[in-house]
Amino acid sequence: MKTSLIARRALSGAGAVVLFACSESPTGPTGQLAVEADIALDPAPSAPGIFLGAGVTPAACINGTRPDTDRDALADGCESQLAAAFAPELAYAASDRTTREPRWAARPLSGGKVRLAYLLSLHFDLGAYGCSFGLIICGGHYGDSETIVLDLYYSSSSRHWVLHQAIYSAHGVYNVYPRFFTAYPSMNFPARKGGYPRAFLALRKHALYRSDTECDDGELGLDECKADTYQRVASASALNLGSRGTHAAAQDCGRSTVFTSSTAVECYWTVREFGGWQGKAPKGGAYSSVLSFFGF
Ligand SMILES: [Ca+2]
Ligand SMILES: [Ca+2]
Repeated sequence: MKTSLIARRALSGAGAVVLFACSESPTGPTGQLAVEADIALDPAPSAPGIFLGAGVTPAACINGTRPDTDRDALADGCESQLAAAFAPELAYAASDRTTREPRWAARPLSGGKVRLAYLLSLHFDLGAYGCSFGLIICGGHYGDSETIVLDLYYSSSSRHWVLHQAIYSAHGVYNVYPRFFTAYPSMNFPARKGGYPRAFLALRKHALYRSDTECDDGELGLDECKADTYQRVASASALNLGSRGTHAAAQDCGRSTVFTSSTAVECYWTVREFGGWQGKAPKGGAYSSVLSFFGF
């Protein structure tokens, strides 16, 4: 949905901010062996969060000597490993139109934290479903720039990366789920507490919530979630957008790999409204503005 600057407060334990608005595994025998060795060395298997080994720590990842293609001070390998480990799981209805071509970005935060942004890049928004006055009056649009932002911190005692804060886009604003005085925010975690969270997509409109109940209460009760399908957001290294200052042309604008006959181009760093490669208007909010809002 679109980019505006109207804030709202919502829900206990959840603030909301401003703005408008969208898995893979290691390959090769070397990667497999490394992962197995690291798991064996996990110093705190029952602690919250995810252990990624001695090669993925703030000291090893941030302002070090390892390759950093997008020059944001976070090493390439750490960007990829953290994005894959924390790729959120989407929960939605199989009957909904949720096809998408996601991208992601990663950058360091102060204090050894890392921010991950998953840009869902949904092809369709069906928010005007049932409204017969046309897409503009009904508030619908082509392309849905829903976004999930995850901030991670590193626990030096457990040597785990742990979810510090989750931010889910919802109708042009953001539901913010901080952790306050607990080890991790109150989320739905499909695997490990403090690991990658689940996000419930509202039927047709695709606003994101941390639970089915919160979704059904969302947008003054007009939102509804009927999840029967669960799928993690794609997080292959090739989907990394780089940084605003350093990226290849293909990391900014490009054509769809799904609608191969469409000549429509969508952009992530150039400010352009996102239309889901439909080549039609009205479109959803520009991803460049979303990235900028979150400091990318
Ligand atoms: Ca980097
Ligand atoms: Ca980066």
